[in-house]
Amino acid sequence: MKKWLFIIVFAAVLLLAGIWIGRTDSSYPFMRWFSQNPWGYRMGNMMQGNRLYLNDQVTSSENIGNQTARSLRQAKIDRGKSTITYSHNQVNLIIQSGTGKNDGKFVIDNMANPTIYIPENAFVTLQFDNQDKDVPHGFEVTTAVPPYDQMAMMDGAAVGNSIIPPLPEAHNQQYPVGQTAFRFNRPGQYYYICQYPGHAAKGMYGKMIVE
Ligand SMILES: [Cu+2]
Repeated sequence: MKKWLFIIVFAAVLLLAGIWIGRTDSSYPFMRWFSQNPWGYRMGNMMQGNRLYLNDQVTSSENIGNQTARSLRQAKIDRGKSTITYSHNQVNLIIQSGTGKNDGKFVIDNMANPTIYIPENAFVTLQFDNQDKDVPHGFEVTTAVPPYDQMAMMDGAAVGNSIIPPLPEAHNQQYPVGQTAFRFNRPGQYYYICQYPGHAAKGMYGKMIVE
């Protein structure tokens, strides 16, 4: 009897420790699995008090590369048309702010502002990383269509929970990370934009098609 109690308490402590560590390290394998399935995401969200962005969370280009490769294994890519098509009902998007020739754009695996196809009713988990050393960047999916004005976040309606508030600039090749998850209520054409003032107006947006 006592032995069982000990095992249960021990398991609970391990689980809580895993969640706690995972809060600040998205490369921690348990947390990665945990945050990438709907049940785990909701649990994590509940325990973290619904914080969309963890101030102290950063990642490396190696992590981003691995996560992007894993994500794109589930997608069909057409580089000529710059489209990424997902067909599973669980979609894990890994998106960065661009640098160099892709400065002021969103980037997935060197594609600038790709058009992303997502199945209707898919549960979308999203990780956005700011690789830009000079400017904050954010992310949201909106019903507003381009061209955008300075305050693009005031146009149209954001898809619930798709918003990642602007993340601070990158330092020492450590990239701030924002994570969230959402579902589309209805099929249609959406846009993902950077809501930092002026960025969407200058072309930091891409199309998201839900069908
Ligand atoms: Cu931006």
